[in-house]
Amino acid sequence: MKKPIQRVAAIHDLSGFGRVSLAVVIPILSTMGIQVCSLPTAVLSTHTGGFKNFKFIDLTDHMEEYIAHWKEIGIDFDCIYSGFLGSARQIDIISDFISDFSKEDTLVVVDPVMGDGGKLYPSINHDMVKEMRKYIKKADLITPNYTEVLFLLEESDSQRVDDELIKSYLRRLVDMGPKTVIITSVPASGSKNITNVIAYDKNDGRFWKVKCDYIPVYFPGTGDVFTSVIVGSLLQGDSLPIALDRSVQFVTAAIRASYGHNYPQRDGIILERVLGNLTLPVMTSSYELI
Ligand code: PXL
Repeated sequence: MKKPIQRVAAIHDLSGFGRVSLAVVIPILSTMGIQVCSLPTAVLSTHTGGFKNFKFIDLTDHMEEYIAHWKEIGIDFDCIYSGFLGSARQIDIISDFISDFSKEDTLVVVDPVMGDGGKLYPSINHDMVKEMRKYIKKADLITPNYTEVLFLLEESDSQRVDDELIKSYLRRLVDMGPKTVIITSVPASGSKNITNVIAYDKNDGRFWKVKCDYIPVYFPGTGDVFTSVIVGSLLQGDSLPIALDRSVQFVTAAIRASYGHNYPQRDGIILERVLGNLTLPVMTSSYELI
């Protein structure tokens, strides 16, 4: 029997406060008309960026039984999308989940959530980084930010970041397994007011770039928002460059809607005010082929 709408298995943590992970994945994909089935990796009182003494409940020991029940009831997925993981051991469990649940046309998206701003998040250790390097082989698409790329490739930050350097990183990442790689928050040498999103699709050998206005602010969870919109957009049938445009425009609108208010950035972007934008078509497009 054909399902009435597309279905995603979302493998992320649930942070009670702070608008990251499942707290943004679910509303974004639901608004885009996609059913979300959560496979939580951890439950936290808040995310780990900017809060002290957060409660962290690691769900590693429960995931296999949880997945066994999904097998028993025979559900299937159009997309498997993983993000923040609670332990290095979860990577084996999720790799098996992907092998068991993905069919030829299942889109497997891995957001290798590990860090930002040059540093790993407090709960991420080097074992996890090592496992992540193997795990991305399982993905059709990965969406690391620039910091995560440096950890995946064991590179240090470069004085001069230009398109050719990023293209070489993209080629190396694709050689590690995924067919498509999108790098977010790429610094633009010579311009403090811009960051770039740069992508490579091995299937057709094309590189795409979308410039983003730099807004001098950091809200946790924007990477989760970005990748969730990419997932929704690709499942709706958009091309890769249109999905990039749609995501960049959505994240920019969300940051602009939030930045004008004076509240702690660790609370996250005011997603609730901009969710409705996801039901509109992309009106202008700014992607470039590089
Ligand atoms: O958005 C990334 C993220 C997801 N989940 C948790 C986090 C963070 C970033 O800080 O702490 C728990």
